[in-house]
Amino acid sequence: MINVLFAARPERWNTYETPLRDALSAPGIDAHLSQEIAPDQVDYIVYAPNSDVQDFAPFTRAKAVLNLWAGVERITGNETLKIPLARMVDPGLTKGMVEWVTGHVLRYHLGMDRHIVNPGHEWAVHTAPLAQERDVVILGLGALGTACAEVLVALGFRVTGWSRSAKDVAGVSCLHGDAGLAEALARAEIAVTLLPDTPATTNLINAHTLAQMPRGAFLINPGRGPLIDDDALISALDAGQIAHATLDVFRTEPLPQAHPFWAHPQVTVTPHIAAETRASTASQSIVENIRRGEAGEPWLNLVDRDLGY
Ligand code: NDP
Ligand code: OXD
Repeated sequence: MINVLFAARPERWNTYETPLRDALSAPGIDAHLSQEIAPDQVDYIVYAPNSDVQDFAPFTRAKAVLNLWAGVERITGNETLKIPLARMVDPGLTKGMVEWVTGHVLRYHLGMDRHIVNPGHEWAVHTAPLAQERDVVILGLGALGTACAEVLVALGFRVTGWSRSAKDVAGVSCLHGDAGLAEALARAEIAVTLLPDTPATTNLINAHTLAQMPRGAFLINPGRGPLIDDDALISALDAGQIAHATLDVFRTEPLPQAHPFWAHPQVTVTPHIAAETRASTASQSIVENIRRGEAGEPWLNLVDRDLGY
C-alpha cells in the first residue's frame, strides 16, 4: 500500500477526490489517498504551492512532490525540498490555454474591438489581413507554447517561437537563446509570453525589449506577472509603441485596485483564468508519475531546480 497525501487548499479536495481515486484504482496501484497522513508515512505528495505544507523535512520516506500547478516558482526555492518535483502538464489545461491564447490572438488580428465597442454606430469598414499575413511570436515553446503555436500555424499565422534551447516544431520558425530574442521580438506583431517565472525571465519584457517590437504591437501575457516590467509596459502603451495588452497574470494577485493596469484604456485584465488544471485529466498525469515512481521509471515533467522550471 502506498500513501498519497493531498496537500492543497481544502476546497480543491472536493474537485480532486473522486478523479484521483478513480485514477489510483488502475490495476497494479494499491494506494491510500487522504488529506491527513502522518508525514513519515507519506510516499507521494500531491501538492499545491499555496497549501499549508511548506516544510518537507518531516516527509522522510516521500519519493516525489507532484505539483498540481504548471508554474513552480513558489516551490523551487524551498530548501527543505530534497526529493524530485514534477510540475503539472495536463491535456485539459493545455487545451484551455490554446483556446484562451487563440481567442485573444484573433481578437487583435481581426481588430474585433472596433465593432464590439462602437458607441458612435460608425459604419467603419476595415478588412483584416489574412492570418498568413500576420506574425505571431510565442516566447516560451514548452508544453503550452508549443501547443498554442501548432494551432496558430494550423490557422495560417506566421508563427515564430523562442525558447532557451533549440527546438524543431513543424511550421514554426524556432529561435532560441539571447541571440534569437531580438529576431523574435522584431517580428512580434502579436507577442504571447508563455515563459516560467525564473531569475532569467524576470522583467524580460522591459523598455529595451518592448522597443524592439514593431510599433503598434500587441502583447498577451498568460505566463507570469514578473515577466513584465509594469512601468515600462505602461510607458510603451502611452507612447503607442504597444497598441494594447491582455494580461492574465500579475506580480500581485488579485491585481490591487490601485494598479494602473485596471484603468488603462489599452489594457485588458483577466483574473488568472487563462487555463485551469482540469481534475480528471490532471489526475491521470499525477497517477502516471506515481506508477513510474513505483516501477522505477523516469519521472515525467521533472523540474530542474537550478533552472527554476
Ligand atoms: P514549460 O516548462 O513546458 O515551458 C517553458 C518554456 O519556456 C520552454 O520552452 C523553455 O525553454 C522556455 N524558457 C524558460 N526559461 C527561458 C529563458 N531564460 N529563455 C528562453 N526561454 C526560456 O512550461 P509550460 O509551457 O507548461 O508553462 C509555461 C508557463 O505558463 C508556466 O510556467 C506558468 O507560469 C504559466 N501558466 C499560466 C497559466 C494561467 O492560467 N495563466 C496556467 C498554466 C501555466 P526550453 O524549452 O528550452 O526549456
Ligand atoms: C498554473 C497556473 O501554474 O494556473 O497551473 O497558473
